[in-house]
Amino acid sequence: MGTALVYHEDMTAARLLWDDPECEIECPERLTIALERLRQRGLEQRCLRLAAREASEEELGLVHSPEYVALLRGTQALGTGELQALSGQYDAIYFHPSTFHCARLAAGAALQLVDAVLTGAVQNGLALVRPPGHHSQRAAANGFCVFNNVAIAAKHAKQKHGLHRILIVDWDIHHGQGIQYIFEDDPSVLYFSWHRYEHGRFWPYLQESDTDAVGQGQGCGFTVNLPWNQVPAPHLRLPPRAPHPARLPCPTAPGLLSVAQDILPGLPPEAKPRGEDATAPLAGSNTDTLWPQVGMGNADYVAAFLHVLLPLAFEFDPELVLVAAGFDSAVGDPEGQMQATPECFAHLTQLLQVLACGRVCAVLEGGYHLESLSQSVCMMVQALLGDPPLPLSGPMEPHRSALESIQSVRAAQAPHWMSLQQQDAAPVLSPSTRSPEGSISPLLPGGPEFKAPVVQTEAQAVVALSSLLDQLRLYPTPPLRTAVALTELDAALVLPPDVLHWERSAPQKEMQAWARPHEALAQDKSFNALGKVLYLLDSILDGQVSSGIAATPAPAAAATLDVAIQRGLSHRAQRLLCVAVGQLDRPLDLADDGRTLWLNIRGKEAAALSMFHVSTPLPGLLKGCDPVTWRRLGWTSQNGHRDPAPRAGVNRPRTGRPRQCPEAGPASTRRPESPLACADGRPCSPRPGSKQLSESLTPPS
Ligand code: Q9C
Ligand code: ZN
Repeated sequence: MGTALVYHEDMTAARLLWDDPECEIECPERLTIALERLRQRGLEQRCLRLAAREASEEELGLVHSPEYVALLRGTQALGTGELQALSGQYDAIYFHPSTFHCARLAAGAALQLVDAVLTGAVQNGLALVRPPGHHSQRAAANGFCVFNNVAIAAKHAKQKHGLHRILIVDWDIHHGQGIQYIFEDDPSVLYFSWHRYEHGRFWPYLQESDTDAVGQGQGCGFTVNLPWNQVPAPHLRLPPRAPHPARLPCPTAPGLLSVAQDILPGLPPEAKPRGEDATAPLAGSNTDTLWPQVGMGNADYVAAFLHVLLPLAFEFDPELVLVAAGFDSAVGDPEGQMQATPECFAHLTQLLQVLACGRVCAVLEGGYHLESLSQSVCMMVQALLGDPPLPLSGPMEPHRSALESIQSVRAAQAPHWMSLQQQDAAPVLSPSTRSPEGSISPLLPGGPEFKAPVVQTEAQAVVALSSLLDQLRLYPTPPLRTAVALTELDAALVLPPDVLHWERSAPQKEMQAWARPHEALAQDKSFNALGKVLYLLDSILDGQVSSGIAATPAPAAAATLDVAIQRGLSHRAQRLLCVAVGQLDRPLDLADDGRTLWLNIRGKEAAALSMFHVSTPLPGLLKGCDPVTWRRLGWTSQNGHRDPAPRAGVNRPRTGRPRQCPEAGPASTRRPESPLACADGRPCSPRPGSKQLSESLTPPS
């Protein structure tokens, strides 16, 4: 069982006939260069070549209105002026006399591919098409897209092949809103899209591209949007660069990625590796310092698959996977401005092959950097053919902003998916997370299961997944948002149901070492409270808990705080902000080394004992303060507004080696802080029932 490659030369006929900087990137060379690279690498020859056919008008009607199809049919006879005028009625669209023919071939290619896979002629395949499809809607062209190739293929798979569950993975860097609209109330099609979003400031500027668009009615939970929100700093924004075939390097070496020098846009020539060096680095390796990592990269994409797409996909258990395969999400693309390297698409493809018995049909969408596009297409075809992917290069730590997006979509989808409701589970995925027979969510439409040999064995899939997990620095979401450590007297307090009483104590010996210098901690009650405080602190530093509240007897407060600060600094915290509200004295031996910022809010007087030890009055008591102290605190005495912030770095101390507590284990044996724990106070993840929580989390005694 092989891999199909569906193509037709006629699809290079449509091209822009007038000046339009937005549309000129969607050019015929996208197809010719990609195909040329596939030939050069001997990949085309390994595929079953299928000549694309035109989709019939009936097939187009699976998605589009008869009026819209008729309108498109009419464009064949229009002159350039009329074509331009009609194009202007749509967003980011150009028509050409051959557009109708090309667009019917593009949709037909997707249909042929689905037929080839579902009849068992091939295992999987790629349709190299243009115009692309995923922005196109029932009665509207949009974003270079005329007919919605992937949506038509999905409808066809349902109608002609009787499929009940189809997964569409849209890794193009733009939101395929067309696909979303077509299937938003359809639970038989699970649509996943990631897209550059920038909080709604990136094309197509739609609210419904955000994580809270989850589908409607029966289709609730079957639309999954993962927006990328990190915004490039203005001075780092790249001017779109028109691709030009004449400027492309011609890699002679069979090895990968001599493209890096040309894929990385905007670098000064001397910064780009030049010449015949076939091992030239990619973005994310030694170019980091020259080109900051602003766009999403390999780690973000893999994290999105492992933490969002795959859990849902295993639970959905599709019979067919359609990929809206846009490669404007790859490094070098002028639209996406992302960092993911071409081999990442081999890994993503391989991950998808564990689904639907390996039935993966990919249909080209965007991708406007000719060389990056071609390399990525080659990587995907190699993975479809079963070749092992090249290792991923570059940093494997996801961007913070990516983790926030992942958390957000997981929270939005959690009500609809069992696999997102297991709070205590580490984010480890394996095929065993597939819903056992009979326990499939009632939301899922049933249907005949395909029983065919799996391309990848489960063992291979587990190896592929765990090697990726090893590379990713990902840790479980804190299963517990807030824990409370109370002394006995406070136990009558009524707490919200999802706050857990944290009863355990730090090890006795360790506590004695910490408490020894403090008379106030000699008392049993204070000593016991300290134990709970320290255990809670460790739980937070370990990433088990996001935040906590502890009670301690008043006379021991300063000493307890002092120990907590020292312990925090000796473990993992590089810098610590301590906000003390009320008449609390500064711990006596609080170091002034810049690692702790002590801010005491109390009384009437502002005082800055040092840059890092500051006392400020409550806002209601502002009057009558010494203006010199005010200035030192960064306040203006007249209006209470803050002075301009000090220049970045001014208050950032050099960080010394953390002080080590004699009893504490070596730092290396402790878990690093969880990047999935958010520090901004928003819920990290949805909450399960508190019963389940306390059962799974009550520490062993
Ligand atoms: N710089 C596809 O990739 N222009 N369509 C956006 C923002 C329209 C993209 C301008 C981009 C359409 C299939
Ligand atoms: Zn795109």
